Amino acid sequence: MMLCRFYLPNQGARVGLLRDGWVYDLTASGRPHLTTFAALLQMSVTQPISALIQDVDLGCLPTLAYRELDRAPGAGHAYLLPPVDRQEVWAAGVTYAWSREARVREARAKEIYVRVYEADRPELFFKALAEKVVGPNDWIGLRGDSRWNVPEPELALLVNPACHIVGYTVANDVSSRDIEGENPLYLPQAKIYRHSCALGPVVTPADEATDNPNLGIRLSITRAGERVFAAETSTGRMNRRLDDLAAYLGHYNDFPYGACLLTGTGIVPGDDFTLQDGDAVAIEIDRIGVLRNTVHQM
Ligand code: DO4
Ligand code: MG
Repeated sequence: MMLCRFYLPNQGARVGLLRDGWVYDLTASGRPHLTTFAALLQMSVTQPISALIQDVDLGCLPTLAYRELDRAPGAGHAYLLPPVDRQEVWAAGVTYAWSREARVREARAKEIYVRVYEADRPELFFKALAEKVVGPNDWIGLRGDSRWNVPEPELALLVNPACHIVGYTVANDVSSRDIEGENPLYLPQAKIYRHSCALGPVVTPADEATDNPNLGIRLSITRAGERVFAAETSTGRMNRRLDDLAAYLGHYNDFPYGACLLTGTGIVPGDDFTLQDGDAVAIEIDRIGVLRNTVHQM
């Protein structure tokens, strides 16, 4: 079972359950905790998500074929929304050796990346408000004042208000490497701008029994029909525990509607690579799915 959010013309945002290629409209069940992800995450403090859904009679709910939702946003048709509604999106950084090495090469202040990789306290930064996140098949942006831009394929955690991990999704932490490398104080400008955070397509509820599910992550970038970059890694290579990252997020902070936490990139294209207008970026994570977006030069 997977969860998603989708848009229906004249009805707006809905919560869906994906099973066997079909999306069941949970919002139509009329249960208040199944109308938004915020309500679902709040309820998941006391009961696992699967328990919150299991007594819904799916046979009574309207359904749509998943392939009909898997298309670019447009007011006149149904499409997938990003899997956040009121959750702040935060991100961890320098959680894989590949990311640490790339930052050391690009940055003037190199030693901070080596230090944070080894420190107990992880790097956590604010990435986006829910309403600024883009979903699958939407465009991702390149800043006009940057000449070196990359996708960052990351496992994202959905956490409830207790900062317990209740689900996983796919994230693209689109970033400007030249702005980041010039001065660490420019990090918010390197990370937070129009269409710089993509999430989706669906949420896989967390298996309570496993902390690090050891998932394969694959990034592929296609330009004019030709693959110009492809690489893969696994969350098993991460230098942090997922539940530690989630717990750090909750230290002295409150997330009444839950939050989404990106866990850092384990793949960075070579230093001579930058995204270009029209590139197609696909990020696949085992057991979740493929997040596809097209690059737009702003
Ligand atoms: O410190 C810079 C950002 C690192 C990051 O976003 C990552 O490692 O994924
Ligand atoms: Mg990142």
